Amino acid sequence: KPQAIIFDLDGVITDTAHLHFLAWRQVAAEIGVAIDEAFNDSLKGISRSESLQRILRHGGKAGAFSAEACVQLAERKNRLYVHSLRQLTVNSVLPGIRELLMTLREERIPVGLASVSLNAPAILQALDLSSYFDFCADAALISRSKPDPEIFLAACSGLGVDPQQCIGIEDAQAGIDAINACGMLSVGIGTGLNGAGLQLPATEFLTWPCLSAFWQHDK
Ligand code: B16
Ligand code: MG
Repeated sequence: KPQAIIFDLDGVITDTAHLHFLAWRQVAAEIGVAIDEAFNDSLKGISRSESLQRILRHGGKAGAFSAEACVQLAERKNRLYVHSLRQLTVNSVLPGIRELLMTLREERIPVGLASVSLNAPAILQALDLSSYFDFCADAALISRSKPDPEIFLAACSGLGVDPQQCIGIEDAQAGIDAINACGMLSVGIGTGLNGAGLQLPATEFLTWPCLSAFWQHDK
């Protein structure tokens, strides 16, 4: 058995990417930058401040705003995003995830969260999933976004497990790269991901028998 399973949040547990997109699109439009969903894909797993820098670069406005103005833009995006999180309910959990978390509890496999979102604890609470997580890495203590492995290493260290004996689950390329960089086995959800040890088209295929077979085959 793996020593632990570490989950990404956005895109694996619930689909908050669209809410991040709507909030960023509004803030970007206010400063004359247009972004679309395809560009939004490149922001998955990227911290709030780094996301803003990418948006400014995308709009040809790198360096156009002072550090103070950037902080205010990021805060404005977060207020819009946090407001939109009110629409999350227990029904916003992606298919199969609650069942998998219940099975991992029964199997006594420790579960961790590796999200760079400062809003992650509030989101787990809104989804009524907090009790299934043994440890959530604190995004406030992380200095580098995915694809740096820092957040996954923090989750393993909080659980007291060896990354090489764990499975990480991600829907973004930056996240798969982060998992692989710390020697964990990686599971990718969705299409177009490179380097995932196991690739599944959607969360409904993510079951304990499937993860267990992957572990036994690759370890
Ligand atoms: P916040 P993950 C990431 O979550 C999101 O994918 C990314 O789009 C977002 O900018 C980042 O969290 C920070 O979120 O502004 O709420 O602190 O994929 O690591 O679960
Ligand atoms: Mg994600």
